[in-house]
Amino acid sequence: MSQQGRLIVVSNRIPTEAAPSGGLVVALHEALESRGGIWIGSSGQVVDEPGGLKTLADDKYTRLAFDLTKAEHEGFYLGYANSVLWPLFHHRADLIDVDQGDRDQYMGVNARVAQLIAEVIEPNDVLWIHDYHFLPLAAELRKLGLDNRMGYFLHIPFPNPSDIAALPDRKQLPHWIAAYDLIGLQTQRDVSACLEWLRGDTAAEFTLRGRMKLDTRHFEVRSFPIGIDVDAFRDAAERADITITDLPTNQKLILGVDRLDYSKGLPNRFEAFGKYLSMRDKNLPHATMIQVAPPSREDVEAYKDIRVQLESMAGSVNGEHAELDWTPIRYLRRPLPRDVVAGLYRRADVCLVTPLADGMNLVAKEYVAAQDGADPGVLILSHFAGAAEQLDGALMVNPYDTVSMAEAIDQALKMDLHERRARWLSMMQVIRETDIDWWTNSFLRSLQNQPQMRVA
Ligand code: ADQ
Repeated sequence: MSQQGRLIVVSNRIPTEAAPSGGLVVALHEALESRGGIWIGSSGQVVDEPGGLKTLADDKYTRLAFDLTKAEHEGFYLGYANSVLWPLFHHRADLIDVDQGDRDQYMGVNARVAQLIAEVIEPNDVLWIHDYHFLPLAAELRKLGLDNRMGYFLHIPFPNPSDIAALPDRKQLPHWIAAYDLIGLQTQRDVSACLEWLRGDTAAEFTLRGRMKLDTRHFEVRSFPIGIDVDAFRDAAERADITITDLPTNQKLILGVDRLDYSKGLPNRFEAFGKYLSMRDKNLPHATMIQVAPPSREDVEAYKDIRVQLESMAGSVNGEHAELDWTPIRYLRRPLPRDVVAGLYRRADVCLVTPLADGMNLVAKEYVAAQDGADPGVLILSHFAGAAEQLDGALMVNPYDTVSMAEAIDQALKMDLHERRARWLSMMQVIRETDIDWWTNSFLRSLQNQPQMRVA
């Protein structure tokens, strides 16, 4: 065992491929390869009886997976995580579906995963736990007497105090948080929301150097905006060189790439594009919008409506504006391979990233990385994406105001090369400075520097 201790990463899903793809997964994979350690997560398999940890791979580091039972999958994953925490943390208390049985499964899975971790952890190991599926995990581990350093990164927005008021676990939440040594959030806005709530609605107190204290525990809340592997994305985009045979090169392409999720603001985006089509200068070449949005979490009730709603909106915009040889919205429900997405980004003149709430939104950063610097496209970005705090070269929009979003589309399509380049260069500088390696290293360095508190 090294002096520094091994890294133990816990995330909801664990990659099953030998060489995983996707920015975050690759970054964690690399951090684990260089330090050695363990990655623990669910296998994605649903089984009859809960079992122990299964070794998926054991090379430079070990991947250990647990299966979920059907009741756990429904209560922990579909239920409490995705029907309570996800909507609430995206400011959609109207969509929450609270069920005591689901909550019991959520707590049960966290307690069970804590037991599984306790079987493999060693005294100097450092834990890095990811996302809303595992909010109470450190508290469960502390109950087992573990005093290892534990860091947590929340990939989604931190809720406002009024959202938290609707959370069944609002009384426990401060203690779940205080069980970690370091809480990483995406943005300064999230950190402010978290500190405002801790100060106003809980018994937590500020101590020296911006740290907080609750119960007997000291902890720190800081922002670590997640980044991407800029060069890998740029190279993939250069290589992909997409030609869409029925989209002439003089025709403008507007692109949207999202998981189909109510937080991503897709209906507002379609409405804004429809308004743009009504106001556009008919002498200019057509602009076609490609929206790639494969369904996700289809077993969750709130996700069923959005798919039907979007299909009907695309049909109605197309019905009103299509011509014999031109369909304004192409809506693809199939997921596309990453290199095809990269090529599409590069071909697109405009990318619409217009969520109503989003932790960061990596599509915004990937689009910037994929551009040809000699003739870059324009990013239209919602104020409500975490990425808005960093990417001030984007055209910022309020996704609720579809008229001004339509005007932003028009402005983007008409923007001259000089302005496009200036905006792109400033965004490129930021995404390079805070890329995925910066994110992993700065979080882990900060976690390592937290004083280790011995359990009394
Ligand atoms: P997500 O909500 O999944 O992630 P996002 O960051 O936009 O959102 O996307 C993650 C990845 O999925 C990106 O690499 C993107 O290219 C890919 N992707 C999305 N839609 C796709 C599509 N239609 N086809 C192919 N690939 C697609 C959560 C939070 C975000 C936060 C990330 C990382 O909700 O706010 O940025 O975690 O912390």
